[in-house]
Amino acid sequence: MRVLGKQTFALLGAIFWASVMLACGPGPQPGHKEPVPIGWLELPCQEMRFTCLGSEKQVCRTSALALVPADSDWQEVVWLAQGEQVSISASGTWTFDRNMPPTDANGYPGARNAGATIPDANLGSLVARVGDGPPLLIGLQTRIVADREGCLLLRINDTADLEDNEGWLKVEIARMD
Ligand SMILES: [Ca+2]
Repeated sequence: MRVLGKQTFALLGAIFWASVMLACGPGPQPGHKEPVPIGWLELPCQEMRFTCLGSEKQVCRTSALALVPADSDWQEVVWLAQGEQVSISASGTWTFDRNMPPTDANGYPGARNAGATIPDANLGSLVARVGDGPPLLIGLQTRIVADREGCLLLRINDTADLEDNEGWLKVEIARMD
């Protein structure tokens, strides 16, 4: 039985984002450089960039947060410039088959499917792609360099059969300066 729908994911993301905003307290003082995480918002990917919001305040976005459901296809997270280096780290559990016990972002060791997003990577692992680029294995934590400009996309390593998937991961993407 499916417990959480996509609307619930969006709500959880909004709550998380709101808590981050509250935790930040008063706005930054001029001259201070403060990180501003990009929350799980209903924004076009092009608008979710690692950018500084103004030279005077120097408020910079240095990380993005996303809840990635197991039962969704490629999910847009943040826009990357070509050559931009980011660290991607994931927590939580999910599964590509609800009859299996949940697993983390490393997936099920040795489990393969020729029809998976990355056939020679563990089923249930976290995978990424920049724009229309090739899929990359992420797992629990890794760094990637964007080989092109485009939206960073995340999903579970699975076949096109996403209906029997459950759970989600919380994923943080941090810009590496
Ligand atoms: Ca599946």
